[in-house]
Amino acid sequence: MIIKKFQANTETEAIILAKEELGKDAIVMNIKTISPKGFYKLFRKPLVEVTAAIDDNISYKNDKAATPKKQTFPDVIYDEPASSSQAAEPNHGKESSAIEEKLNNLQNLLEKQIVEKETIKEDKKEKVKAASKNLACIQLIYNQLILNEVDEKYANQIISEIEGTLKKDSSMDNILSSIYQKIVLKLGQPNTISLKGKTPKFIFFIGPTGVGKTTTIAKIASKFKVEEKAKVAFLTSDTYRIAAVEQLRTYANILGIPLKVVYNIDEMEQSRKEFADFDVVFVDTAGRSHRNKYQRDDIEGLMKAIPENEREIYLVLSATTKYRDLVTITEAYSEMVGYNLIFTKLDETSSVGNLFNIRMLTNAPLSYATFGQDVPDDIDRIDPQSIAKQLLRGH
Ligand SMILES: Nc1nc2c(ncn2[C@@H]2O[C@H](COP(=O)(O)OP(=O)(O)OP(=O)(O)O)[C@@H](O)[C@H]2O)c(=O)[nH]1
Ligand SMILES: [Mg+2]
Repeated sequence: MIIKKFQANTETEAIILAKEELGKDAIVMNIKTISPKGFYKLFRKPLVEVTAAIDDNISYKNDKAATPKKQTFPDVIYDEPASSSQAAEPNHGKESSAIEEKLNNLQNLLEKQIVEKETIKEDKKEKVKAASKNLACIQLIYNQLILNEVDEKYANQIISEIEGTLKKDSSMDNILSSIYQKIVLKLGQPNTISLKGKTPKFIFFIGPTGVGKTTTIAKIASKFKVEEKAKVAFLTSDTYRIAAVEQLRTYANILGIPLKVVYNIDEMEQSRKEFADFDVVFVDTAGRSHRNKYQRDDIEGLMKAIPENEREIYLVLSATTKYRDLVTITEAYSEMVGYNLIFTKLDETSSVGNLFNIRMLTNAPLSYATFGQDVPDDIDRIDPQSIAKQLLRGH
């Protein structure tokens, strides 16, 4: 703040002087009349002294301000500090309050901007906090999926699909239920044998050696025979091992089900006629190395003897097989279209990740799961909800 005094014959002249020097924004702080003292009293009229001030932050409008104009009066005192306690005249007070108002407005504006900035910052912070909380929950669930042997590729796929649908500050429960629902959807509706429509249905069981094809046939056949009172027959093309035929014959005898051994396509066509008035015919096949294409072709040839709309194919896989091997197995069967997936030996593994992975890889519908050697009890239709819960559950 620069404060200066200006003397002139009249108040107006003094103010003009002040404004000339300090600029039009100069504020008049005080006005007083100065009577000449002593000898001068006789010759001079009283003077008017105006004390004016300017905020030094406001640049001088008038160039003259830099070099103060010399007053014509010898007794003018420059740069004398004025007393701020002296009251300003009402007229000039108006100017000062206008500036004050401007300053207040500016201050309000700044404060508002600061508050807005802070709010944005807080908002951002909250969002980041919420997002990182979401991320922590997602990370936990992701780890759980990996522990349950879900392939990283599919775990990432699930996470990226639900991430976009989450609210910024979802609860752990919300995230968990989104992932759960996503898994259930991906597992899809299981496809199981139904006797609706055209009968008989020829149900082929194919798959690697020792996974439980014959045992699974016995379990399913028993349910149809006992619970649905269906007319059931057995066919086996597993002519490589006497023990294999005998194994199925034992079940056939217990359940009172006819059994026929088929060696070639002709015999297969023959059997189709023979069992024409049956509801369902289960066809057991020899466990074949998925590496042997000729063995697979044999089975495919037999299957083709039955029209597509009369047959169903079930690829039997053991849940205990390493994922990498399951991938090779399913690749080997990829030419065989329209198969369903059965998973056996779920009692021998604590994780159902493979079941999910293979479903994702092949896009083939899931059907049955077996969980023990007991015929007929240890089998059930795959329940996607139960699998999803197992995939998300810790051990
Ligand atoms: N723990 C357990 N064992 C099972 C299950 N299903 C079948 N098994 C056993 O697995 C072994 C092989 O079963 P099979 O039914 O002969 O298997 P397969 O696929 O017909 O075998 P091949 O005809 O030789 O290819 C038997 O000891 C069965 O009792 C299951 O769900 N859990
Ligand atoms: Mg068998």
